[in-house]
Amino acid sequence: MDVQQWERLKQEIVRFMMTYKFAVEELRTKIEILRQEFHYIHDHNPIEQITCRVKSPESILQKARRKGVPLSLPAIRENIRDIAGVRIICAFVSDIYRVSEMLQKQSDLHIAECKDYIQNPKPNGYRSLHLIVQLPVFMSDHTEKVWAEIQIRTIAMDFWASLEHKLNYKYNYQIPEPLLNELRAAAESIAALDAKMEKINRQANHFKATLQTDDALQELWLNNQRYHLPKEFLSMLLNLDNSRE
Ligand code: 0O2
Repeated sequence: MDVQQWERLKQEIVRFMMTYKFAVEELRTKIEILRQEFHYIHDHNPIEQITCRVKSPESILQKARRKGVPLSLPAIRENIRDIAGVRIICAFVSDIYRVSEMLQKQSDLHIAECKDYIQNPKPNGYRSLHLIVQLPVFMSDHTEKVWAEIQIRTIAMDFWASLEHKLNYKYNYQIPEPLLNELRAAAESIAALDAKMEKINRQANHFKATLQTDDALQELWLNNQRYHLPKEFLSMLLNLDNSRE
């Protein structure tokens, strides 16, 4: 290969990696907008944290070899779909599905696949929701359709996945059987904890809604003394209030 060919190849690789960098930046902005809008309008923030990464060239090559993908840029571009990765951390499992729905409604995001490892955890206990998406990245002379992976998980699921990832690194993907069993058991405890936290949050929201209704009724009562609202109307509200849980 002569110097000019080397230069061309180098430029191609730089452009290749840059499209993924732009894709994660676009995704981060999209998700940040969702987060802020949701916070202002609904007084609740379903997104605790957003992290982004572009896979390193070494890691791309390793994955290509592992999956038998030919070592050419077009083959890697089409078959390795998590070079651009965004991770969204939520407090509650219901928030994961809420965020996923919001993303699926975005017209410029093509959702090719939704891997639900929460409903169907991996045999090792791994839980997360993965969206495989394609988004347009606008370059100076053309538009590139770029694949990316969005992982959505709870804080507890993330805690488990990062420990498991570290252990895999430490044991070169040969974690000893007793540790694997411990990890599976820990994943079950984490799922139970997530379910418990979800229940507490639901009860807290219900309690808050009840308090707000009580305030509203008290205000209505005061208004009635002033405006003399029809009795039927007041008793209907009172019945509604008695029938709540
Ligand atoms: P890294 O270093 O995090 O980037 P598939 O062909 O679809 O079965 P693929 O492409 O690996 O296989 O998809 P999958 O299973 O959805 O996994 C994609 C990414 O999810 C992984 O990327 C991890 O980030 C994460 N993940 C999947 N399974 C596990 C798991 O058991 N434990 C942990 N800690 N993370 C997991 P990479 O490239 O494997 O790794």
